[in-house]
Amino acid sequence: MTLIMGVLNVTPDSFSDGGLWLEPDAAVEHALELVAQGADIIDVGGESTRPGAHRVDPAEERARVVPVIRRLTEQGVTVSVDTMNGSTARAAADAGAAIINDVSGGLADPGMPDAVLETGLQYVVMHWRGQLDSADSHAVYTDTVAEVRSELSARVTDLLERGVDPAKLILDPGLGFSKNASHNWQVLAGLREVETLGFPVLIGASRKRFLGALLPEGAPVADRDAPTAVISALAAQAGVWAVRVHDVTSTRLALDVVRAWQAGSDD
Ligand code: PMM
Repeated sequence: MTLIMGVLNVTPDSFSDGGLWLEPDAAVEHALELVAQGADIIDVGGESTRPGAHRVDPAEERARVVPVIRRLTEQGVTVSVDTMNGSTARAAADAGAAIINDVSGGLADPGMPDAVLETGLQYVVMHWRGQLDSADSHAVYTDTVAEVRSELSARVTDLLERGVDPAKLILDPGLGFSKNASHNWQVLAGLREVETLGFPVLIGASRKRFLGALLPEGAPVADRDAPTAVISALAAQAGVWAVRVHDVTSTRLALDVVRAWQAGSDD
């Protein structure tokens, strides 16, 4: 069954929850709440990836995430670390993290593949075409699904050549990263093409701008949780490994519906 990865941004500037969980006690408390609501994994990030966000010094990023990761893993929570830095990935591994979630797929930091290799953690390789800027200059495709698929495949080849165990890899088409709303919908429509690469797939649609476009203008960001939950259900139906979401309760319910539908029973 599809897993739920709950988002914990320990940042001052993430687009939907920046500044809310910067204080470690509040961050841990929120993460435990997400687990109680049904999250299987908590994705702890210390650097915002939103367009125009400033890069964070890796030492500052580590100071934000490591104490939170340690406290969560001590309580038995499965943690992924959302980072593009190999040094942060290593520190997170020491603090008990199980998964490295790298939105750059190993392209931002040449030290990341070695960190993956040496820590032996699972590794989420997201489709990435460079740092986001407001102009979104990389959001140009002739065949979106084919290009995302082949660029992910090239990342996999590179990682395998460096000795990374294929059993550790998880792929993510990177909704909203160098992709406009049409590109995102094309990727979702072609999700099974991405799955033919033969790796588990993670989808991160939660609260993204292309979902806001379905709502009345000026609707609050939390209103995007309903369309996010629908995407969680459809992604589960398409066989994805996990969905990365801010609101766990609505996605838990959506996935329970899928399970009952598939089983023809709710027990
Ligand atoms: N999106 C964001 C951050 N990290 N990681 C993966 N694997 N996939 C995503 O789609 C993804 C991610 C941006 O969302 P946030 O600012 O709400 O965390």
